[in-house]
Amino acid sequence: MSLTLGSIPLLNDDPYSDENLTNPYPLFAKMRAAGPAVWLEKYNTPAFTRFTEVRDILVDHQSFISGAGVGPRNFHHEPPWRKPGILEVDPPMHTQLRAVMSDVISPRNLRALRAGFQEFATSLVDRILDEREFDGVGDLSEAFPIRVFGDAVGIPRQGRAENLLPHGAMNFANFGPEDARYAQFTSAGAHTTGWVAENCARENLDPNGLGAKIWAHVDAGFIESEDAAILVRALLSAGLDTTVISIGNAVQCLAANPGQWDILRADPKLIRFGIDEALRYDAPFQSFFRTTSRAVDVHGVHLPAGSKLIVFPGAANRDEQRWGADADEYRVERDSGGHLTFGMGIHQCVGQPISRLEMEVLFSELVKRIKTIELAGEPQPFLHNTLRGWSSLPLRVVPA
Ligand code: OVM
Repeated sequence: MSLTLGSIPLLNDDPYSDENLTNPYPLFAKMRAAGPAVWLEKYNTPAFTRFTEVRDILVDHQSFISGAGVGPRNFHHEPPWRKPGILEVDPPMHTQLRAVMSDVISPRNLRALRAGFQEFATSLVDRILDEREFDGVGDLSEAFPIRVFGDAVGIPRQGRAENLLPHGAMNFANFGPEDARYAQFTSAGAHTTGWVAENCARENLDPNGLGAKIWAHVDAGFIESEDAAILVRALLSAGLDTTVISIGNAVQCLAANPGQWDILRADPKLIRFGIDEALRYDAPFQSFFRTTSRAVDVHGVHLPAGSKLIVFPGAANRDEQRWGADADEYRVERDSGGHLTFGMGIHQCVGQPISRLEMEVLFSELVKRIKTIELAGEPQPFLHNTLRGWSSLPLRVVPA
């Protein structure tokens, strides 16, 4: 018999240790098997890893609120670490901010971005094919969004890489425990706050970019200036690192599974599904918190009002009960629709069409022009409490 707290099995494993961040999936399997929730002793917090439970929590935004923060810090009792943005508010405020973002990230505005994305993808693949051996992170997964997403938002080219990457890593560290790793990303990102804030200001944004389109809603009387700056900040802090990591993860999946690359080459219509499957297989954003607004029962787990809980979409995405016995395999032909990488419910990633467009354009160009892509060395994991990706991916390609 294992120890239980009420109905919740106690676990002394640490999902945020170096070892478990390097390969979280064995621990995730243990957590899913232990019950609908486990109590993480080290963090004194319940954690949810099964697909059904994670999805049910995310869609019930009234019981599981975001307004007390989506990290361990409870904004109802402790000061928020920044002025709360769209991620950290509940309806009705959330509804209004969300409407602005949905309007800005419209199909029409996205269509206008495709040509620029394609032009840079072509030149990047030219460069890769010249070099034949390169770093899939620095030369590809970082280079592409830094250029095309930065241009889409309308911020200056100068300073992007040095500021936006450490800024995102600092931001996402706040959605996990406040440990030594958190402190490291917080201090490594401290210098970026001024640059980011400056480039959220209306006068510094390209008038044709998505940032300026957010600001246009102030003129319409829909939001305050303060809100506009915070929404541009959300684009810059949530939209870059996540896509950078997603591209790296997808490249790693394909380089490690040459048969899957061949399937995409034979049938490029599957590229969108191969991307979605990579998003399921290794979620770039693995875990975050919610807070109960009332006493609530989740599949027999009783949580009092005001409880923090951790959800692990990265574990739900590997749940065999949902994905079948081959959940730990990367298969481009799988129907991976419904994975929880972008969340679910009212907070589901509003920027995902931008990220998907970036990836579709880039991977279409890669698949068209590259016959084989393989690992030319040992990939180095990027260890971060909530983000899962690679810090280096030595690759070798052969042109088609
Ligand atoms: C932020 C933010 C906003 C939306 C999503 C997100 C997925 C972060 O403002 O930091 O992470």
